[in-house]
Amino acid sequence: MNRKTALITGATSGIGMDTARLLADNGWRLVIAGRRSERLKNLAVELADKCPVLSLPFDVRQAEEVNRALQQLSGDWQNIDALINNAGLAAGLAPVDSADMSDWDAMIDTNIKGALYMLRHIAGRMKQRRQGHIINIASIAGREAYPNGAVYCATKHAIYAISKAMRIELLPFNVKVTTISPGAVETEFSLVRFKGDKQKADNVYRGFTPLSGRDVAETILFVLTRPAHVTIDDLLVMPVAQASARDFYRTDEI
Ligand code: NDP
Ligand code: 8X3
Repeated sequence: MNRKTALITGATSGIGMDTARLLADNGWRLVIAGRRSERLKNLAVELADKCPVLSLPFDVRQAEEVNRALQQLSGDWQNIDALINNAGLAAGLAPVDSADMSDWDAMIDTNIKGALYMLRHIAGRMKQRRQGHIINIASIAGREAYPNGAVYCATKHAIYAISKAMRIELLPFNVKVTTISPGAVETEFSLVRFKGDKQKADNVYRGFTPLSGRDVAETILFVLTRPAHVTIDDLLVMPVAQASARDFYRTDEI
C-alpha cells in the first residue's frame, strides 16, 4: 500500500488525537507529536495495527528541540505529505491590564513561534519535493477578537496572516496551504485555559452541542482528500448553535 505521511502536532489530545485516529483509519502513515510522551506511546500502540506510526515527543516552543526531533526522521519518513500544524493553547481569560504575562509568553511561544518553527522545517522540504499540504489550525479567534482574549486572539490572527502569506510564497512550488478555523470544540482546550478548573471549562460548552475533535478531524480529512488541482484555502467550521465568537444559542438561557 502506498501510504501518504502526515505529521500531526498536538496529537496527545483533542483535535490532534482524533485526527490521528481518523487518518489511521483512512490509509495514512503517521508521525504523531506532543510533549506528553506516555500519551504518544499509548496512541501509537492503539493505532499500530492500522498504520505505521512514529512518535516524536518535543516541545514546539523550543526551536532546538523541534530541529532535533525532525532531524531524527530518516529515509522516506522525511517526506511529510501533510503537516497538521495544530499544537496550541489558550492560557487564561483576562484583560490586558491584569493578565498574567507568563500566559502571554506561553501562547505567543506556542501558537505563533512554535507553529513557525514547524513551518520553517517542513515547508522547506515540501518546496524541494514540489508537493505537500500544510494545514494550519487557527480559530474563530483568528477572525474576530473578544474581550479578555486579546493575546489568544492575536496569536490566531497571526496564524491566519502566516497562512495567507505562505499560500502565496508556496504557489510556485505546488504546495497547498489551508487555514482551518474552528469555533467551540470540546477538548482539553478550556481545561488548559482555566488551569484545571473543570467547572469553568464545562461552563464554556453549557446548553449547546459543541464541535467534537472528530468533527474537526473529518474537516481535515475532507480538505486533505480534494483532487490534486484543488486547494481549500480557508475554512470556518462552527457548531450550529454558534454564530460568532460571542453569539451562542444556549438552551439553558431560553
Ligand atoms: P487540547 O488542549 O485538547 O490539545 C492541545 C494539543 O496541543 C495537545 O496535544 C498538546 O500536547 C499540544 N501542545 C500544547 N502546547 C504544546 C507545546 N508547547 N509543544 C507541543 N505540543 C503542545 O486542545 P485542542 O485539541 O482543542 O486544540 C488544538 C488546536 O486547536 C489549538 O491550536 C487550539 O488553539 C485550536 N482551536 C481549538 C478550539 C477549541 O474550541 N477547542 C477552537 C479553535 C481552535 P502536550 O500538552 O502533550 O504537549
Ligand atoms: C478556541 C475558540 O472562542 O475559545 O479557539 O477562542 S475560542
